[in-house]
Amino acid sequence: MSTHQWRGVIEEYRDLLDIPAGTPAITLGEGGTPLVTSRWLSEAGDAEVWLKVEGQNPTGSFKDRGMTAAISVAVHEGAKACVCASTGNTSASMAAYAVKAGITPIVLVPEGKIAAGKMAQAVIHGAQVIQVRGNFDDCLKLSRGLAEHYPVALVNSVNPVRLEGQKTASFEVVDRLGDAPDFHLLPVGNAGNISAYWLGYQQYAAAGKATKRPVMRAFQAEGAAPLVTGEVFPHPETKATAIRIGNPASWKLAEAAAAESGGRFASLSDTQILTAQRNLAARDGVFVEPASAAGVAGFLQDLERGESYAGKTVVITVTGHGLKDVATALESFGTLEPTVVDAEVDAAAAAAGLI
Ligand code: AN7
Repeated sequence: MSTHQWRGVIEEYRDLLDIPAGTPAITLGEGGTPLVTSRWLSEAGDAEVWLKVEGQNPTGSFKDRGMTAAISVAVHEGAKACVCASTGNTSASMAAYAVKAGITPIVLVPEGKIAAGKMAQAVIHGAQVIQVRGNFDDCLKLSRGLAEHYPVALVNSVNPVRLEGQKTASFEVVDRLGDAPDFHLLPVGNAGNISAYWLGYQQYAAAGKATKRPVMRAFQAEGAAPLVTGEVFPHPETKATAIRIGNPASWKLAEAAAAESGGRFASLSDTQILTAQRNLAARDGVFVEPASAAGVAGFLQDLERGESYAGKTVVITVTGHGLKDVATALESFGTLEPTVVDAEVDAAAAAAGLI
């Protein structure tokens, strides 16, 4: 039996990451997340469908992979404070890793558009949380401006070290499956993650650790779909607040990933995304936040449109945990009528439909 204890993505993959030699790892044990088979999706597509469950990271999203790298390098280079713009998950992650490192986290978020769980994370970790009258894209401009004019390290994914950490997710997929999948599907917002996955898959193929590279297919909400239309969305809108982004920073890298892999972008309605979220929870036991279900919704939309995944291996990244945004998850159920009984077995049995 293996006694190997996961050490976090920097120590597990240090030789493969472009970070300064000898950078001490600031880690919360991120990465090593489960790859879970999905029976209903496999049956729907006559394919082998796997979910990469990134909500299992320490702060509940894939952002921890990039954040361990960005914060470790920033601290190694002498940073005393760090800043990010965020739709919620980056700020939750940055706050945790910053305090772990003993530096000050400064968070810029769009006013009123952050899921409560993510806001709670940033606050409880002690971040300086600043709400901005504007959207994520405005916040990113401020974040760049603060880093340019003040002594704070910018840890948004425009910082290339973030992608170095995030690419470890593709290493894990290949290490687990023995080769790259045929297709990789995922949600896209600011477009760092698709860019990082593609970096990782290319690197593993070049090193002979995979015989192929997957086709990358990425999905946006139709109210915030600049990579689909080719136009900036000045007023992005979607219930999947994590991907409510109109002008992705890694636009060019994401387009290259799609083009070089033979992939593409497509958009989905909020209803498609929320339905996929509910089905993932009800059928696979995997509770993700709305944005995280976009890859699954995209897979189902592809099938509806006559696309074939038959006989193929498909990995779908589900990017963040459902507990981050309980309000949106429950909204679609309408008013929940509680079932209340006296403390008697027969009453509970009747209420449960057993008699
Ligand atoms: C759950 O936290 O941009 O395309 O500021 O939280 O790499 O941006 C979050 C993005 C998908 C999109 N799923 O990833 C932020 C932020 C979840 C997310 C994305 C995000 P990218």
